[in-house]
This record gives sequence, structure tokens and C-alpha cells, in this order.
Amino acid sequence: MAEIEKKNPSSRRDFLTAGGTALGAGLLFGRTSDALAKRKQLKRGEEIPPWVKFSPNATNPPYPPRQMPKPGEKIHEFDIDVSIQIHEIVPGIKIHGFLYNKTLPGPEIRVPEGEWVKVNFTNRTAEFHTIHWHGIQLANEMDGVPLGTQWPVGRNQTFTYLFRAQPAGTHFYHCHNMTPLHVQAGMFGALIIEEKNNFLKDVFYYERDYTLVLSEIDTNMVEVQMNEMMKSMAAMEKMAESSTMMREMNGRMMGWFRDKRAFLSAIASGYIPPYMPAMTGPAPTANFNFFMINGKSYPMTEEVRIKSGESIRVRLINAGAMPHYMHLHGHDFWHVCEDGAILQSPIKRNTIPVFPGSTADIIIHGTNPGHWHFHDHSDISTTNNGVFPGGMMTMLMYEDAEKLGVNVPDIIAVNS
Ligand SMILES: [Cu+2]
Repeated sequence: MAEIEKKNPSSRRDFLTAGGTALGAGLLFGRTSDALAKRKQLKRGEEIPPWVKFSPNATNPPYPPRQMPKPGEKIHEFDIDVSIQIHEIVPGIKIHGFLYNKTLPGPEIRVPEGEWVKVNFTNRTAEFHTIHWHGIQLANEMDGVPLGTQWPVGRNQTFTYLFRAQPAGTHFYHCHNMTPLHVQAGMFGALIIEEKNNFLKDVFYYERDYTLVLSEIDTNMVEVQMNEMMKSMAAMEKMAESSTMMREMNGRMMGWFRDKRAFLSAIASGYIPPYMPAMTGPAPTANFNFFMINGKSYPMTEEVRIKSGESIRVRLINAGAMPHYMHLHGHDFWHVCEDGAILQSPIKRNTIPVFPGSTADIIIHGTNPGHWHFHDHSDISTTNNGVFPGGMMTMLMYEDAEKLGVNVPDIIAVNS
């Protein structure tokens, strides 16, 4: 039997404690003063071997994706459910969302490269859901696409996902059913696969490792659509209880058919798909009004903490539908990974674009003490319901700023 490590998180905090290191989870230890000295020093003219050697085969999965666990291989097991919960974005703004393990974002999963991940996913809502493992090279059946690779997971059903953690790097997971609504409503979380050989740590000697998940929401749209959806799901459940036909149709409702031919022949017989205005009226497009880092808008976003001389790794994940351009004041940083993969040549920059579905890792050196803004430079996203300042903004906060003579008014540290 393979060795199974069972994790049964009930909250984000428990999950983090169980899973290891993550944002804000007691990471205030760490050496700092000698970090600069220990960072790998390159001599003038010295090349940077072995940064990443280009290989046309680098996109190949490190392990065959259709393998199953062998005896003795480590399996990390997690229980994740989805339920409707109230989430507060900023004081006074609460939404009803679909939340993985009652948190937004869902719990961070952090596992070593090459080991196994087993997730028992239970749906505690009347709507259908799945989990898609974004960026993971896994067996087709585990990909979490409803009516593509699996039946959608219905109320009180559990589906077990099993895959090997590959490739290494910063990834995420999200629901793939009615994605525009369900992801806005909270169904996403970080999936970090730790490198077997952490080359970045050898070179940069970073200590703390932060995860910032970027997302946005149209609170009005989510409220209206969730209400409508819950009403129609309740009606369908009632019909399903009393009708054989509805039971047979279960899973193929809402315009879903066995294949394209069945869909087209139904249309020829008079079926009107739900996206046609005749059925639903004009479909609203999202008008995003809150922009979040780890589920919170400024000033309730968590700061990124650093000390002079320390290096930190910051993982940016865009789980939303808009591009974001994270800009750090007072520093250049290294852009070292994109979509989990180490760049062949790191890029020195102060603003990093993170596109929907992409992740980017950066290394910040603590070289300029102070309390520095770190925010999306698309100004639309630094508002709460149209009012500045808000949204996708946080601070790079030096813990030793005051000691080092930085004298800024306390008011900047809104969330400290
Ligand atoms: Cu869903």
C-alpha cells in the first residue's frame, strides 16, 4: 500500500498549519541580516549556469500522467467541500459565494513535486461543481471538466481526484462548471508544487514565501445569478423527485447533450438553448466592482512583510477574468517564473503583468526600508465600488523600517 498522509482541514488556517508554510501563517521567523551575504554571489562576467537550459522537450510531463501510485509512494490526502457561505470583502460588503472549505480563496494546497495528491471533493450545494487542476499534467479523467471528462458533481456527491504533483511551480485550482459565475463566486485556490531541487532558493536565498491570489467580482451580477440559479435548481430537484424522465436527463440539463449531433437534432425539433435572448432576455456581462488579493480588497488586504537584507518569494496567481499589472514602489524585483516554470532568463522589472489563468513568481530583495505600495497599476482595480483607494492594493512592509529611521505617518499602515 502507498503511504497516505491524511489531512482534514476545517478552515483555511488549520489547512495551512497542516499543509506547511503559507501566507501569514507564523512566518515571522527567519534570518535576515546575513541573507545578502549568503545569496549566491556571481563574479563579474560569470555566466549563470545552470539557469535553465532550453530543451524542446521541456513541456513533456516529468512523469507519465497515466501512472497510478506505486507501493511506498507518498499520497497527500485532502478533504475539500463546497458550500454556500457569506464572505466579507471589506467591512460592509458581504457576498454569498460558493466557497471551498468555507474560505475565499479556497485552502492552499502545497505538496512536493512528484508526490501524489488525493482530493475528496464533496458538493454541499444544489448546483453542480467540479475542481479543475490548472496547469497540472494529469490523467484526462482527473481534469475536472464537467461533461467533458467527468459527470458534474451533484448535491451531496463526492468525487475523488488523484494525480501526481507535476510540474513543479505555482499553479491553482478552480471550478469548471458555469465558470464565469462559479469562479467569481469564490471557487478557486492556490496549488503550490515545491521543486525537488529548489534552484531559486540556492541563488536568491529567499526565506519567506507568499501567495497572492488575484481575482475580481461583480457583486450585483453574482447576487442576481446565484438567486436565479438556486431557484431553478430547487425547481429541477422537485421535478427530478417525481419524474422518471427528469432523472434520466439529470446531468444533461441546461442545454447539455450527449454530443453535437444530439444537440443539433434537438434544435431542429424546436429546442431553444438557454443562451438565446428569446429564453432569457439580454445576458448581462460582468461589470467588476471589487478587486481582491486573497479574497480581500484594500485596506483589508494582508501586507507582504520583509526585513532589510532579506529576500522573499511572492507567487502571483490570476484566478480572475481581467489582466492585472502588479507594480511595486521603490524597488526592482526579479521575475523568475511564469506559469510555474522557471524562466530561462529572469527579468528585472518593477511592474509585472499577470494575465487571466497565468501565474508569476517574483523575488524581492529587501534593499530599501519603508512601507511601499504594491498594487495593480490598472487604476480601475484600485477602487472599491468605484471609490479610490481600494481593490487590488497591498503594502510591502519592512518590519525594521522604524528602527532604520524611516519616518512615515502611521496612517499608511491601515491594516497593521
Ligand atoms: Cu462550481
